[in-house]
Amino acid sequence: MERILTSELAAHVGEHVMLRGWLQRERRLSRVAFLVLRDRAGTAQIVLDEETTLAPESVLEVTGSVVENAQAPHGVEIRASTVTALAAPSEPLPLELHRPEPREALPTRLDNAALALRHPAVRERFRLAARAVDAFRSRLRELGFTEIHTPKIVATATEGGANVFRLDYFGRDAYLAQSPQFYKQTMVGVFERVFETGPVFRAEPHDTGRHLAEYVSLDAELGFIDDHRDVMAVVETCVSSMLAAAGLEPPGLIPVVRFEDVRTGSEPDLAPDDERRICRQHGELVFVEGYPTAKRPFYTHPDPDRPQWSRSFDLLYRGVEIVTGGQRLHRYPDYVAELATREIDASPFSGYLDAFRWGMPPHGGFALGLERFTAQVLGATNVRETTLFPRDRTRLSP
Ligand code: AMO
Repeated sequence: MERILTSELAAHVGEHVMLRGWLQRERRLSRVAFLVLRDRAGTAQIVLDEETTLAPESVLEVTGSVVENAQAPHGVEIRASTVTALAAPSEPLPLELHRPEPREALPTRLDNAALALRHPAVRERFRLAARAVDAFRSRLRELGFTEIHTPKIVATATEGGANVFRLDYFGRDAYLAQSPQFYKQTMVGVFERVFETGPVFRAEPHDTGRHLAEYVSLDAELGFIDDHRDVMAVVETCVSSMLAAAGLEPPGLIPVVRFEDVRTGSEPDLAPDDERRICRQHGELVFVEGYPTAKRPFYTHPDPDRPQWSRSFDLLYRGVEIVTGGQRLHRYPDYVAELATREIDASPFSGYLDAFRWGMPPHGGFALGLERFTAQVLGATNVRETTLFPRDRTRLSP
């Protein structure tokens, strides 16, 4: 007999079928037992004439006939004829998986991730993330972007040296990539339009609900732009597609405010409180443009008319920054001058600067943090809720 999935049961009423999955729960009522079996597609109710001695999370193969029952999930259940255990847990479970939402505290769930992630509501968060990444990719492909994969072991910091992980590379210093920034810009010289989805690494000293030491960065970069507004248009269409994939209404036109107009006093950056306030005042999704040039990395393009302000932007979503982007410098002498002004030694960057030495068009791009995006979609207050196996100051395993 061929295995079918719990989601396919309704099409098999009256037939004898086989299911395989995990025992999520057993309830006993006088002489009947109700099992909830979970497979990759969902759950099904199995009715048995006898009690079992099966432990939750036992892996089962069940055969039986499919009958209609308005009270059962999806209106069908299985009257079991055989229940075979393919595997059984070797110790009692540290968590419960049968409640609509997990009840255990986050640290307990993270410590027991191999089990906690099986919770149906929890695993759906990661399905949502997978759909969002698919949407990001397909939208960009439609727009003529080529997918690339760039090194994660790199010779220099890309976003400033403060939060870079150093490692021993055959006796030399190397770093874990904080972003694919230099390589995605370089690849504009090859493909004009590129994107990458992959892990990036930040030795974040802060223990907050929005910072991870490793996260998934969705990056794009495109050439032949007029200014950062062309990049924002790409962000807008990507985020719309990602929200649609998450089952949310596309936002329409995203409002744009200027950093100068929304900051608190003369602060050079926005604090988390500012980001929440700006979203309260201007909408769920808001672009903030024109951050101070000095506060952005050296590759940032200044506003030619007012160079202290940059052609950069962030996208805030429900009070949290989820995207950073902007126009980049593209002329070699501008890089040399900017690095000198910032008193940064140019020699470690020579491989990157080659791209500009050999001619690069005006270009720009952006990066979106996947875990933050998913957390904001779901209203999770901690980004660890939407990270499979979070890495932070204290957590290196599981
Ligand atoms: P930035 O450093 O602002 O920009 O990062 C871009 C986006 O990545 C997410 N993010 C994080 N998510 C989880 N944990 C962290 N520690 C963390 N740090 C950042 C956020 C943020 O908006 N190279 C530029 C992008 C560009 O200009 O193309 C960059 O990396 O969602």
